[in-house]
Amino acid sequence: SVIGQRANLEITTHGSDWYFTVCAIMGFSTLAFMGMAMTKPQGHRIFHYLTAAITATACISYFCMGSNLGQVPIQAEFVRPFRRQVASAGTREIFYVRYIDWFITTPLLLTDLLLTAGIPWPTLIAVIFADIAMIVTGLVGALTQTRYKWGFWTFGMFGLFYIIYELVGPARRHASALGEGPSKTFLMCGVLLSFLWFLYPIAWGLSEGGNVIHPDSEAVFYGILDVIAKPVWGALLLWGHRNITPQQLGL
Ligand code: RET
Repeated sequence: SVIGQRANLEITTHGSDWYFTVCAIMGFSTLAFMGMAMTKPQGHRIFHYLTAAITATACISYFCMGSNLGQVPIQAEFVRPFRRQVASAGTREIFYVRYIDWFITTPLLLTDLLLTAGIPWPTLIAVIFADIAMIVTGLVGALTQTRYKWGFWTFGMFGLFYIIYELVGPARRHASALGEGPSKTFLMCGVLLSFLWFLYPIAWGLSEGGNVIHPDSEAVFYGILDVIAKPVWGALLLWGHRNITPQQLGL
């Protein structure tokens, strides 16, 4: 059944406060990673710089979302799954800036992980291609007003499956050939990444996709994911690198 006009959905001040909180977490993490880089000799800083670039990008993106910028209202259906009701009037605010952030940061995250595994560069390029395709299809799907959006989501899922395939197969084998330091660090960060990245298409399905949860809840869902996937994951990776030398990785 169809119910009447619903208000246009956008974040409240609580959502905005939460976005600024994540912005601050990303900013402090960037300073911490840069500080840690300074304690290392030149030539031993590549993973610190990559990780700091990731949190710096997120800091700006969260500043943007906290300010309610980098978004556009999109005509949406309001789905209430448990009551099987759909109302077709009203808009939902879509934060396209999220995808600009991911376009920059997800290739850097994969570079962080795959350099740790000593993967050959043609494989790195292939994985980054799949990743970029995944993010761009997610963006186009989010901006699409019809059910075609799920077609784009499906293309994105192929990209994600290819990335995970490369991690559990070729990359894992390369890492174990490099010895204990790289293989342990790759395993720890690879498992965490694979688990976390599968939660993003779920968040998308509930937010930009199905419009099931409020934009404030979307802020909490993606925000928690981003804090674990960027600063927490980055700190784990750098911690793992305490007993890996660049020479060991051919860097
Ligand atoms: C989308 C929708 C289309 C299908 C898939 C998606 C996956 C997104 C992922 C994003 C990861 C972001 C990270 C950000 C920063 O830390 C685009 C949501 C598969 C995996 C890790």
